Amino acid sequence: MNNKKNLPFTQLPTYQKLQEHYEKIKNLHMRRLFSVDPFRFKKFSMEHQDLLLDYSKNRITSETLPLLCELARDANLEEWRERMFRGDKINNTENRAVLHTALRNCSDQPVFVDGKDIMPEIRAVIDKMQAFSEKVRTGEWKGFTGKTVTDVINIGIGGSDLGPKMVYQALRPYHHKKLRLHFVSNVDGAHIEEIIERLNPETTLFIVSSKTFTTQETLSNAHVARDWLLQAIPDEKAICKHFVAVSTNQAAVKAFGIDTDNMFEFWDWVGGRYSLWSAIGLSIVIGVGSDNFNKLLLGAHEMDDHFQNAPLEENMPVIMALLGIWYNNFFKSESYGIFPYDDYLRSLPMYLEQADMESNGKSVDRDGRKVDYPTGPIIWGTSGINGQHAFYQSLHQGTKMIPADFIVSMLTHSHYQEQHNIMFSNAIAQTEALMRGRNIDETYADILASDKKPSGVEKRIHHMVFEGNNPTNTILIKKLSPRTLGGLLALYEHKIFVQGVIWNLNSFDQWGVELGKQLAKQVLNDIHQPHNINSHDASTNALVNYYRETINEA
Ligand code: G6Q
Repeated sequence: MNNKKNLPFTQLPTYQKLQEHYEKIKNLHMRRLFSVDPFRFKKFSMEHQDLLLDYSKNRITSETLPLLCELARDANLEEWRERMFRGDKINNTENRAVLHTALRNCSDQPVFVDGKDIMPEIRAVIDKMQAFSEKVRTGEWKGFTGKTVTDVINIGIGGSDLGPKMVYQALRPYHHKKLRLHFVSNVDGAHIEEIIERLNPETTLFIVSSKTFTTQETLSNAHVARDWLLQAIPDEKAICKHFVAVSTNQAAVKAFGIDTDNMFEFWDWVGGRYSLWSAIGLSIVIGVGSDNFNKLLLGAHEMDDHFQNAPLEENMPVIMALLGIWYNNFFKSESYGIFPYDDYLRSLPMYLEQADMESNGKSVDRDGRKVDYPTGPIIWGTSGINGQHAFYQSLHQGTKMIPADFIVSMLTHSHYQEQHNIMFSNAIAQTEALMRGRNIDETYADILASDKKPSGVEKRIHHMVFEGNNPTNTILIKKLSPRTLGGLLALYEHKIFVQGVIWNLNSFDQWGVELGKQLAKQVLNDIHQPHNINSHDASTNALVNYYRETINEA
């Protein structure tokens, strides 16, 4: 299926109307929009479960969203949404269904892939994960020498690392009090070394998480871990007590020496970056327990339900997606900021970089045509409060418009309420400052208020003016919990999906990561040659040869 009449994004009927609307309102200042409409917050905000989205600080009028929704309908969004949920093979370049929503399907509805209800298999794997995790959590699972597990290391990369690591960090208040979880992804030996040098192999359990079980970085780290274990316990039988696997590749798991009874399965219809809800979440279950993992799934399911059933105009992921398109394709902003004001969410920007950019960072559409419009923006960010003392200067006074999401928790898990009040006030003040700015008269008045006879004011006043009109969304989370986190993550997943549909992309493949992997194999081979190499371009040859010489001389 394609969008109506198979038209590229820029030829969708409403695109032109939006272009005209943009020309009309592009210079309107949000300050003015707020001053003429006291109900702007009420009009442009919504709640779902414990999440409140305030999108009133955006450069939109009451005409903008209806037009954007029309654009979404031009692109057949509602039909695509249905197709995803019912298991059609919408990942067309890999001929796969896209069913991360089935992994958290808390209803009694079946979900079919190739005519088979996949829910019983999903539930069986969840049961197996939970039974195993409980054994580790209660100490019933022993290492080979009979000792209780104290440390669990997830070895994985990309989608097999970022999601579980971010969720585990976000749910710190729910952690098991004695078990420590660690995440190794980088093939730089320093990463695993730094972790295992502090640990006892007899009390360490490794989860090798790899959908394909062929990923160079993960397998290489898993072999280091295996050698480390066998050095301390020189008996191959120890492997089955200290290694479990999460994978779709049973043969490779067996070849590594892991007992396939200790393999947790998932399926090709789970994309790597959408896999934290699957067995890839085993480290999460071990870290926070089955009940909390179930609540995470429930929160995501509730958001799925909202996304699937709410009209586009009242649909949180749809609204966020459309606003993103408004800036990306009409204002031509190139990047998008994610600024969490909750320390436990500090890895969320990194997680969303992958989720969004690997999904929609594409330059051919789903039919293989080169696109003539911008697709996924550059996603970036960090903890908002730290960002204020680093790069916010550029948000306020730089030459680029950077729309952003401010994600703020209201109730804190910490004991330090006043600290939390300070953080909250900063988050909200930033969105106000970005929206309102400070014109030259206000700036002058502010200077006079602090210094009655300011000298040299003319010289600096222009440096102190803020134009404002920088758009932000604010997402208030009542309290960060497994359930609200599940909802928040599903919100972003669906936002990404909606944008992909409107840009006519396949958001579920990632061919762009392949070339580098292929060339790395060649370079590795070159490094091991007994002589200098000359088969690449001059730069690559020189760098490889310099490296060879350096390590050989060291
Ligand atoms: C995500 C990508 C990618 C993948 C990693 C790890 O959508 O596919 O990030 O998760 O490359 O792959 P394996 O799980 O197969 O090791």
